Amino acid sequence: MNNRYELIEVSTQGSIGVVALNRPKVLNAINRPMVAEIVRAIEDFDRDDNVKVIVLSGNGRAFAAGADIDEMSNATAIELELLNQFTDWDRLAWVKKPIIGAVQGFALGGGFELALCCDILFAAHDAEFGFPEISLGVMPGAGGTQRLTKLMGKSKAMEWLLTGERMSAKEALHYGVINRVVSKELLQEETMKFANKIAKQAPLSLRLIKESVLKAVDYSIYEGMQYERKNFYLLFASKDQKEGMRAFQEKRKPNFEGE
Ligand code: DAK
Repeated sequence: MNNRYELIEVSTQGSIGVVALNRPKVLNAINRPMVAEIVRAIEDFDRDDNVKVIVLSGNGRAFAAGADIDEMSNATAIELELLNQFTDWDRLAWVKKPIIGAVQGFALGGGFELALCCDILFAAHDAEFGFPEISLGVMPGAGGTQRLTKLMGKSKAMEWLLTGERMSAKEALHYGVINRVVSKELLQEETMKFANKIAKQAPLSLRLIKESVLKAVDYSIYEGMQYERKNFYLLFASKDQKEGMRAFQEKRKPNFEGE
């Protein structure tokens, strides 16, 4: 366990870097120091050669019940502009390694936005996703209106965002917002199992596939396919491509080194 952090718990389990939000008494409400810690921990894992995949979860009965309302309630527009804290949050979009979210209980507001920064989402049956900002007289500001719309389409996203109602894990699965629903007891175990499965793949392939899939969200099909092709060619410069194909021919398991 790493003790450089006060509001999150950070550890490694084999080649998986694990970040757990840790303010369970306030359902992991995300305050500004917590955003800084989350971004720092995830970026450190992104630079650590021993870590292949990152898992993000929340301790206690929620993933995160949103930004800390006590901290936000008296904020002024100018203070928020000068703080410019969304730029810290935006750095999560540049993380190269796959991030897998494990959501139990509430993932609301900024908590849902944080979940939407993950590449794969596992959720417990009791998970509830939503953007209650509308009932506070504000709106999502850390990507919620954009990421949810890109995932589920304009009409559906509009409905959830305008009502602020909560989406069950089953509904989130139905709309393609999350990947799997599992029992609460097995959430961490199943998430780690999946993380370990993809951690065995060639690290450079993981990296360039993630990058290419994210480009598909923003690029035209033509630009996206050009981007994909360049990454495909690039992998032929890697030792792992030679090793992967040689291992196939020699009928053995490949030994990938990330080079
Ligand atoms: N902030 C502060 N405290 C919170 C909290 C929150 N978001 N959510 C829960 N808590 C606290 C409660 O006040 C309570 O504290 P005590 O009264 O025990 O001291 C404790 O956590 C347990 O909560 P409840 O007693 O309310 O528990 P219940 O099971 O009855 O209800 C609930 C759970 C999740 C339905 C309820 O707590 C709730 O409605 N919470 C607020 C949900 C919400 O509106 N979230 C904020 C949305 S606005 C940013 C990035 C993102 C954002 C902003 C800036 N930057 C990068 C700058 C995003 C904004 C938002 O998220």
